[in-house]
Amino acid sequence: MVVTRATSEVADLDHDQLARMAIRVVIENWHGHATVPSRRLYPHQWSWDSAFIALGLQHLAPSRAAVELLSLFGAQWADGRLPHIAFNPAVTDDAYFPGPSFWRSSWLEGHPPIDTSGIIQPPVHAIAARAVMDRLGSSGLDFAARAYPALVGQNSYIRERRTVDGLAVVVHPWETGLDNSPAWDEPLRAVPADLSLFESYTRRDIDHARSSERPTDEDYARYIRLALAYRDAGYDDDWVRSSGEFVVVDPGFNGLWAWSELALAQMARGLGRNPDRHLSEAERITTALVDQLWSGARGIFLARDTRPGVLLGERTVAGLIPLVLPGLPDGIPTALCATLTGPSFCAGQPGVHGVPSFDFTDPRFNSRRYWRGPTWLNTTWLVAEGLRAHGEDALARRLCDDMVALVAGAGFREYFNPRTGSGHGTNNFSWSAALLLHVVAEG
Ligand code: 2M8
Repeated sequence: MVVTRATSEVADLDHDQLARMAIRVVIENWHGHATVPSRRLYPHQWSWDSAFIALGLQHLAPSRAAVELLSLFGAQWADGRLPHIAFNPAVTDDAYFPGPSFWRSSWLEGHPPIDTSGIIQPPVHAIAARAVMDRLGSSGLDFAARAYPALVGQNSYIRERRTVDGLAVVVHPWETGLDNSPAWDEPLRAVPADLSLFESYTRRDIDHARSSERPTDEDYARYIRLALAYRDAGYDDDWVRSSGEFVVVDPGFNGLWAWSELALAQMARGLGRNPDRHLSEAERITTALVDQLWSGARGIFLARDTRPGVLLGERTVAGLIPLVLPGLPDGIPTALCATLTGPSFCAGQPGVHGVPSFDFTDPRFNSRRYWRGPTWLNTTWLVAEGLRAHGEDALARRLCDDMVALVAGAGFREYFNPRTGSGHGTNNFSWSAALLLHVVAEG
């Protein structure tokens, strides 16, 4: 594959200086035992953010990365679910919507010691925990002994409470991490957008970011409705799988779930345990992913809406994430690389920065609106990891160069215009800083 080098300035950038700036961001966003994604827009601990943040923190202070993850595991529910937000009690309820009084986790029997949301996010934590375990040296096994049961609990919850036909379902767009992806437009059409909800609830996100870069009020009303319904059903997963209005199988979530089982196998080995159940689980999920979500015609993994039982045709970056799996059948990695470098994503091409979150050729592509086109550093890094898993080192390197160039050009923004490199969303965003540290440290 022919890969163009990133812009020539990349070579001249002072990586040490950027790393120092990144350290300042993650330190400023640290609140004693965890890192907020952003002081104003996201003033609590977010689940998958913490995993990406820990990958960066391991280079600064591995013990801090360990605390970040263990702090999140302290918010785990008795059923194993790792909630998507662990609320900081020092922050007022109205600083973020929906806050603790909306989710009402403390009303539940056996609730965790702190307030949390009731939904989950992609299980990327074992990847970070394995890296932190290795980085900690002699104390790595003590950390792993504490982290491993929480991670096993997280994946058991997904397997036992959240699967349909062997793959994990998400019951809210927020559970995918790619909240506003155009892939959710069709399933969300079935969810009424009741704008009168804003008589009782106030969006806080648009106080801190431009509304043109955030979800519309209609979509936000749907998010509120879905979360309220799950909450009012007592976060009952039998109910939500059979009666929820949004029950979707996401290739990104499932790809990361399988990948996390491979990381758990390595942690199990380190702890002197048998890794086989993790290896066979990774294989089982990979096979189901290929059988149910691979589209040879589209050259990408697609999401599936379980309610009508149909594949959703959108090409999104989530469909490229299963590339992280080394056990994909022959032909699929090559086809994914062709899609990644082809007209939908143009990765590695001159004038394109990182991996756009959505298909350039779709009329709904939007270079500024949250998850509907912009490049994000976490998904670009995941695709780079996938490329490395399949020997595509030159393109992986190019994507990491792009990550550095984007930050050098626009700062630690939440997301970036894939064509111009301009920064959007919030500033001083933690995973942008942490992943910059990670790719710089890993060379
Ligand atoms: C965004 O999601 C939150 C809801 O969870 C929001 O928009 O309020 C997403 O980008 C998500 O992937 C991310 O984890 C979160 C915090 O950075 O922000």
